[in-house]
Amino acid sequence: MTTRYITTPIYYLNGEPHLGHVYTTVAADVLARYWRLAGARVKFLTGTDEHGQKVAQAAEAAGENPKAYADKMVALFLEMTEKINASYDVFLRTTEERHHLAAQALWKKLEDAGQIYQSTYAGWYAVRDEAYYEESEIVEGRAPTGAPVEWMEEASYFFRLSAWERPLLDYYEAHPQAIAPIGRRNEVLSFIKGGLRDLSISRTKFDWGVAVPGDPHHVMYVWIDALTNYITALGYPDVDGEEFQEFWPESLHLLGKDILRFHAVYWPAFLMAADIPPPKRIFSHGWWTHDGEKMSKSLGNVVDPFALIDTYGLDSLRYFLMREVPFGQDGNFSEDALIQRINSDLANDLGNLAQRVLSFAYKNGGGQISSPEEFSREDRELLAKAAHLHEILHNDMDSQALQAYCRHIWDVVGEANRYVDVQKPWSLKKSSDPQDLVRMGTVLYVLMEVIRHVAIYTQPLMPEASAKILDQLGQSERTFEALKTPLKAGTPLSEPFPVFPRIA
Ligand code: ME8
Repeated sequence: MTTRYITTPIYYLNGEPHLGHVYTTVAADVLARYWRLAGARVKFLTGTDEHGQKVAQAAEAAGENPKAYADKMVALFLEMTEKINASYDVFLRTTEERHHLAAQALWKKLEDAGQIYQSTYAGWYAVRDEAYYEESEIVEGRAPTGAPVEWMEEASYFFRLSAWERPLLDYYEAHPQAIAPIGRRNEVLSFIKGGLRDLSISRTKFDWGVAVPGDPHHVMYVWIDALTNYITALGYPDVDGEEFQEFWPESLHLLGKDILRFHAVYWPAFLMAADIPPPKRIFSHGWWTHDGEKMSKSLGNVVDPFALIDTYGLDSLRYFLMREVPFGQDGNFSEDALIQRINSDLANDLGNLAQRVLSFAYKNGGGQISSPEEFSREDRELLAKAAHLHEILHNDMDSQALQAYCRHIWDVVGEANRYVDVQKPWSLKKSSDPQDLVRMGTVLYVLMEVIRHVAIYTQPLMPEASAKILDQLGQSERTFEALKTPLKAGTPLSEPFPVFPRIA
């Protein structure tokens, strides 16, 4: 049986969830739902990154101890995850005991393998990025990301990252699909080729983190702790366990381009050093701006996803996020663009198709799916296009081409709308020739079969709206397997109603 392990980053708790977090989690959810409908065994992991200086400082600013602060903030992320209908299997908090145990087990494994040594770190650190920077990277007193940096000097454990330069390059050469899109893969390769320095992996100036085994004056650097979450959720250190064996070889990490280096350089190096294969694939998506500007709290232009959902509906937002921008590229959010997508793709294209066909069929076809007579060439062509989606969409999802997935479905929606205009079932209805009424039944059957395909395939994108269409069509079998059997004539239809209202 096919398996899929799909992860989101675990989000920092220093602020409220925003559109960027929603984006990655929706993308992961679309993939998870697709693979479940395809019959795969799926594990979908998300969660929160609760340790480190950034969260500790946010807690301090709120006048709370870090654990109490984390317990309060995590509720907002859980609420977001529920509100966007993310079908996660595990929501992991790094403050959970099982995670502390997993992170410490990984540390011990690295230590036993001679990968960790003690020294002193002296250099730049950006709390906002939870990242170390080289002197050469600092521009006008800031990190390349624009984050303020501070000079740090403290006793620290180091990981022998420099030893993994060659093995990483060899690994990526042997696994060209391990980092996507290709441009990001090239960035990672040139970063590694530029030379890797050993990485400081512990801190002593604060204690909000996982204690270093055997040396509790140190807490682990938040990134070694955070990255471990992906294997904690599979029962690490039990690498021989069923969960680990089944899911780790099929791992897919989704993340924004901001944190590619941590995932594509540090994480595979830690794993290889601990005798664990690197993740199968890392997909790094682009960055959303708002009305052309970077979203930031100080600019006061962070997009609040909850308000959008309340105004426009969840499924419309999910569709927009997947359709608007090729997955992997940067995009710009504007309310106008959202409204335009809703009105054109959802209300006009899909909504109209479903509404006009289903209400016509309900009224004029005895409230049930009509029986087809002989199919014409046009009928067969349209049915073949719908049937062919199976293969096209599988390839899209296998390469995380989420926008292409939408476009390919909408190509068929467009064909179906043109078919309605050409076949004119309403004219056939008015004809006095009894053959025309038979033909009307066939045309409606073809259209309902195409709508069934479309609504089954839109389930990962828009679970609730698709369910409404399938309810109206009287379909209870909704997996891709169901599409192997032709639509059954005689199935009762439910009273139709519009699923995608236009936004005025
Ligand atoms: O980096 N556009 O957490 P984080 C697109 N805790 N995606 C965006 C975005 C935007 N404008 N803003 C945020 C962390 N994201 C670490 C991760 S994983 C082991 C640890 C998304 O709360 C995107 O997925 O800063 C990005 O990578 C993530 O949120 C960063 O979330």
